[in-house]
Amino acid sequence: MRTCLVTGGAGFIGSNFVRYTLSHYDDVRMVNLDALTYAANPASLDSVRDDPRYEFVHGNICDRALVRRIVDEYRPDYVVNFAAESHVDRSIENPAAFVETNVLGTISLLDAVRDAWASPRASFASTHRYLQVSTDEVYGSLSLDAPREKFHPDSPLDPRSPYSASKASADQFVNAYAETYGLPVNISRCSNNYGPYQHVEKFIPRQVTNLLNGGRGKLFGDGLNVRDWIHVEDHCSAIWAILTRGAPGRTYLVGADCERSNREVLTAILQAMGREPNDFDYVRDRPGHDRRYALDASATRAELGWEPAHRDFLAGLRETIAWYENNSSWWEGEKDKTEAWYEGVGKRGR
Ligand code: NAD
Ligand code: TDX
Repeated sequence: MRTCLVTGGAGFIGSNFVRYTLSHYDDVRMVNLDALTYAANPASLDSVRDDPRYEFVHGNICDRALVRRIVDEYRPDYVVNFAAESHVDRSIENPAAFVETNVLGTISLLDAVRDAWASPRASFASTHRYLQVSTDEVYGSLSLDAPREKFHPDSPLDPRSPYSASKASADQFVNAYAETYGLPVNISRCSNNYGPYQHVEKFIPRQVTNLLNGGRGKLFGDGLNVRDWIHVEDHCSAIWAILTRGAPGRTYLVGADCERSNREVLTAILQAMGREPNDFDYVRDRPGHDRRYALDASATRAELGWEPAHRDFLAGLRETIAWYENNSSWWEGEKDKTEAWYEGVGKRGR
């Protein structure tokens, strides 16, 4: 039995990863450490709660004593750090919270595994792996005028929001621990995820739930910003491939070659939901709004033999819409709070 400690496993990608791993691999125990912030939803883990291979620990990755205790008690083979403040708009309101969890929380985890995994000779077992779940946003923004340009693993880091600055900083610490202490690490940098269990503050769930509630879509700025979409299950299978087959120390890009402007995505959602094409409002733009993300994951595919399974974006979008339609109890509790928060941001002028 291998033990995998995931942090942030009650959030969007983490909960998908816990379910994905337990349903695909019999010999894995999942321990989930999550602080249950506003972004978490314990109901995302209802289907695994009674699985004897699943354990939940309520706690903060910044609590260094707790993290050490958990690592000492469960002796994980793998640690996958999903825990983060993840919303760019919230990072513009309160950058310090992002430094706290995304940077200091990562260091707390790195220190604990470094000390627990080092043998008396300070070498690490080949089975141990720390995986930092990062983002393509650390590379900054591409231009709409150079459509063939993409991010590569060694593109220069150029974070432009407090969120991406905190993620890039955490990544630098992960690499520093690999160099300095020989810690067996990987970094995965993935593009925009979509699928079930994503918080209603994020683009696709916000549009879908606005429309389900009889409201309208909301496009920031001119709606021409481009994101590179991947189904969350494909991100999960890539993480597993990196954990189990990746070379220690390497950074892997994860993406599915699916660039769409926000306007195109919203148009597809409106059509799939039987609404008029103009059932949306252009709203105030996000300050410093990155124009375009696109990444080249060919090295990850070639090296790990990983391939995304969800290749039809419109089909995945329709399934995601159906999931929100059929699971309104999962998101209703957060919807009004989230829209009130967006309204407050607008009033504060940020
Ligand atoms: P999310 O906001 O849905 O979930 C974050 C989870 O982390 C929540 O369950 C929350 O309770 C937990 N958490 C927050 N602070 C914590 C703390 N201090 N201690 C313990 N738990 C804490 O985020 P997500 O969209 O699932 O993203 C997961 C990871 O993937 C993040 O690191 C994010 O940067 C990265 N990522 C996300 C995307 C995307 O499109 N969503 C793309 C690339 C990378
Ligand atoms: O109502 C909206 N209208 C709108 O036009 C919202 C919420 C967003 N947008 C735009 C902003 C972005 O161009 O849609 C795009 C996607 O927005 P988000 O869902 O907030 O994602 P993004 O800012 O691209 O960041 C996401 O992908 C990378 C995740 O939130 C990050 O955690 C991840 O690292």
